[in-house]
Amino acid sequence: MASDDKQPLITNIYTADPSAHVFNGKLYIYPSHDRETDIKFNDNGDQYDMVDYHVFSLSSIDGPVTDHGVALTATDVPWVSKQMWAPDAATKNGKYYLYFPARDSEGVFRIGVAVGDKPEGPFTPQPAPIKGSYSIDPASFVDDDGQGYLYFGGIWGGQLQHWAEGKFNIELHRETGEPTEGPALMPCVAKLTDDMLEFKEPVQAVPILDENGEPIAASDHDRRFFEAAWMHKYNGKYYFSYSTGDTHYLCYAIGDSPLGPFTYGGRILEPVKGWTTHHSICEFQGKWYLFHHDASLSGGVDHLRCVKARELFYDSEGKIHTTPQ
Ligand code: FUB
Repeated sequence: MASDDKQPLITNIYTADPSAHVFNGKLYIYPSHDRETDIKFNDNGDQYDMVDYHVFSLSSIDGPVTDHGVALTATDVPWVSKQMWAPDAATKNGKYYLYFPARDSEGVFRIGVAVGDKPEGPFTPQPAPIKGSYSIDPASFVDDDGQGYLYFGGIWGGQLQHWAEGKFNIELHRETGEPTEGPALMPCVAKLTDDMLEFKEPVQAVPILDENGEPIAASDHDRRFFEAAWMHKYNGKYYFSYSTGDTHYLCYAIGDSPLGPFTYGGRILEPVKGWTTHHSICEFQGKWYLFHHDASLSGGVDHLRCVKARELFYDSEGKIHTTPQ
């Protein structure tokens, strides 16, 4: 397991939450675009006050990195009031889809989708958020059979703890930000419609189980889901990975179906400089990479982050390592 000893991949602007995909043989990175603000730091994450997205591409992992400029901006999206947080992208039917969370006019996080003809955009947003969507950190996954999935959720500032049976209730876990006993809150997943624009079925919880087949406990802050959902497939298995938030680990769990259940598999990354940790995992030119961020470029300012990459390795049991096996 490694921490933050690599150089930033992107240095021309502050970036975070990198979602990496290979489209047409090139590596595309869809990060958050961090910016300086006067907003006071709090546990709600108000200081993460982003207003647009840039898309980056690389023909080789060693660069150079091309910044394709602004692909979507908050003022283009009628329902967004503020905080364009961690995005992701997918392709299907010759189109490209940018999924993004933001607060609506009531201050509630929702997930939107914007459509483009090229991986780098520009993207045209749908006029309303995806019906039935909530919370943050959408991660899209298109399985080999063409079915699209959207994973999402984040506790504390990500508001997942305020949702029950499809309804937002600010009083739910208001004091603690999450349950303090029993099973942890699980991330969410929904199958996408064929046009990738809506949920095809009701949102489901993504079960993350411990070695005894029990849901990870709410008190197990080293292993419970906090935010930063990601899905990748390796050797026929489905890997759900995520951040543990206040304990600052990137972890993963393995399952036989995109809907889970997933059994906890271990840590991918130790805490990095800065409070948040968020990532994606992607195969590019025959090697597997972890894309993640830390706050090293700003000297440790939590909300001014930079994207990094490092190679990942699997052992014979399918466990993930940051050193060759
Ligand atoms: O970038 C804003 C938020 O910080 C993301 O949505 C979280 O995953 C955390 O990285």
